[in-house]
Amino acid sequence: MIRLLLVTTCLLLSGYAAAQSEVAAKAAASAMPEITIYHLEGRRSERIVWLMEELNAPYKLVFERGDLAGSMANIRAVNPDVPMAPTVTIGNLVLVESGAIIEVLLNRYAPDKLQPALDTADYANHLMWMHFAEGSLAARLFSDYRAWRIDPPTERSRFVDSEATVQYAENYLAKHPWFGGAEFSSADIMMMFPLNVATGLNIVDEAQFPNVAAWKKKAGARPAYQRMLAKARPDGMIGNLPKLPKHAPAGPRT
Ligand SMILES: N[C@@H](CCC(=O)N[C@@H](CS)C(=O)NCC(=O)O)C(=O)O
Repeated sequence: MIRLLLVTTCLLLSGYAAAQSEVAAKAAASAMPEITIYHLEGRRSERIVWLMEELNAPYKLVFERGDLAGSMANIRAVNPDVPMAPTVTIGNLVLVESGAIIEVLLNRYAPDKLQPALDTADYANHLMWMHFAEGSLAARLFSDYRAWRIDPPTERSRFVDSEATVQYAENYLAKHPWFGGAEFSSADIMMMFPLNVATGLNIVDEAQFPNVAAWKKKAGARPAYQRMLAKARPDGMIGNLPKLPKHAPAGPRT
């Protein structure tokens, strides 16, 4: 009887402790310090603005409207070593790398938002696209773009090139509504910029990627994306890089 009483009390106490630690975790998660986003219009810093709008969380947005050089001077003042957009301050912390900034913000301050739970099937794909956006897609897009501008290719590369990376996204979207899997996630936020670059600079032919085009339309219609555009790109794209005259030749790789 006494043992039963002890076990019951322990269970009650452990249930109480779990509930308390959940309360503590939620309290810690909500204590977001002041966030300042140093921004260049139409560039990768839009990702962080979009994220904050999705979270409905407060932030300060710093840029000089219509003046990329002026916006860059602001960035250089806080981050002289690698003046890049986004540069974000989270309290006293100064961070670059949009993917890392997003992971810090979500994991520390909004752990149950915009990413699938660790034990779900979607989590691994979500994380892969989070990193694929910069690690493979943007990297290949900009290297192909620069190579083309110097010396236009006459045939496709035999390596995984821009077109192959966009095709990979296209194939995934044939089976999943979002890069996060079943739900919209921060992987979708990461993928928008390079997929816009891919077609906007004519590095690949948009007509070949209908799933990507439909996804862009759907993601771009989200209210948080529209609020981001109104605040962070009030005059549309400025200072565009020149488009390629035509995309890389189609056909088999040699
Ligand atoms: N991998 C970084 C790339 C950051 C980056 O290169 N940003 C561009 C703007 S989209 C930039 O700051 N360019 C200026 C420069 O490289 O001098 C990220 O995802 O944050």
